[in-house]
Amino acid sequence: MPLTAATVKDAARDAGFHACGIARAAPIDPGPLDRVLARGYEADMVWLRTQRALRLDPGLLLEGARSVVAVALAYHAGEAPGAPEGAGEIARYARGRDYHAVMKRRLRALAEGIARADPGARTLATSDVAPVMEKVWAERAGIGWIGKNGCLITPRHGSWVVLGTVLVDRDLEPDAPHPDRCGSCEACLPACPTGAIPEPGVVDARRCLSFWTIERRGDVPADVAALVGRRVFGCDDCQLVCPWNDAAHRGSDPELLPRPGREALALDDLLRLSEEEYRARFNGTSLARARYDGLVRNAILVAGASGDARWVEAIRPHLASAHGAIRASAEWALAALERGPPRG
Ligand code: B12
Ligand code: SF4
Ligand code: SF4
Repeated sequence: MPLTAATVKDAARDAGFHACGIARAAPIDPGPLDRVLARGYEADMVWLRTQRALRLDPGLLLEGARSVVAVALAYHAGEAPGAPEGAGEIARYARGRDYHAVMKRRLRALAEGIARADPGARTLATSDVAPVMEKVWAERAGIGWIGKNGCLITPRHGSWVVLGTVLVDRDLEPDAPHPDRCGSCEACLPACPTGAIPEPGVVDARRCLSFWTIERRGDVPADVAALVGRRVFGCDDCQLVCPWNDAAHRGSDPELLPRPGREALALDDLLRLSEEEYRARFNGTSLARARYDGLVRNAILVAGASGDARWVEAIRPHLASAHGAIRASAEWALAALERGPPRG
């Protein structure tokens, strides 16, 4: 019996996914990606440019790809109290187990479900790291729409979902693309602390604090550092104001729920962290993406942005760090603390 959409969706549910939809694996309109690249909004994520062709055509990733199965896992646990005094904030997606590992296991289960139903079917299952435009496929496959904040929003779990795809070399009944549900709302646009959303749905990574605190290898320019606030890893501001996220936290993945002590990280600890301690504490978590020098750099920036002179002693030794990004952030933070608390 040929593989059916219903069989695939049952396998996705059994694998623990909160949403699953199917799209035809037709190439993606290059216009939106090309406009982003033409304006340089990809910052130094050069792979968005070098892998352009692969991003736009799933047939280049899996020969004979006919369908894209898009899946989502919900991760939010409801609003926790804000980070306590002296601590930095962690983006909500990174508070539980590393979603890459959880996704990988659940995607494998889905691919095995497909293989059981159709042993000849070829699949390619990925999340985040492969050159697949996951939000575009999720929208096409009907599991949500790309909101004005640039995030994929599902009707049930809001944007507090992470995404994955399985390419399949079989024709499956596609779902209708999800219609836009932002309507006249524009709450996320002014909510961005750095003005990183120049037009609805388009994020300029050169301004985005998520880029600077997670992806950026190297130093952070002074104008961005001054806006980092308390964010030591990622940024959720453009999602926090979204009305679709108000009541969105029902039945999230238990493994992605916040682990004790992971809603915020004490700056004291981060400023004294050795590379060895870093490996023991953060390897295998989503926070490892920032690497040791990125996480310590971010903690120094947050301490510097706080205007609180008590951090000076903990920052000073970092002037001699072996990592250029850490040294540069320490110079910026000490100068900022010397200038005194921000006025306003
Ligand atoms: C690069 C990247 C980033 C960059 C760039 C952000 C961005 N908006 O793309 C940075 C580092 C800034 C980033 C930040 C974040 N990211 Co990120 N990121 C990615 C990654 C690896 C690639 C995305 C990409 O191709 N961007 C390039 C631009 C050009 O594409 P784009 O944003 O999709 O925007 C274009 C399209 O949407 C297009 N478009 C809109 N509608 C349509 C319809 C059609 C048919 C077509 C053709 C095109 C189109 O127009 C837009 C531009 O004009 C994906 C994983 C993946 N493989 O997809 C995760 C991913 C998008 N990130 C994710 C997350 C969780 C985040 C953060 C929330 C993390 C945080 N809390 O700090 C923030 C959110 C910032 C924001 N407001 O978008 C999740 C998104 C989950 C969700 N619900 O949307 C993903 C899918 C990872 C995952 N596997 O779950 N991210
Ligand atoms: S993640 Fe933060 S900095 Fe980036 S677009 Fe959203 S609100 Fe702006
Ligand atoms: S805040 Fe409003 S405009 Fe922005 S993504 Fe949510 S619904 Fe859309």
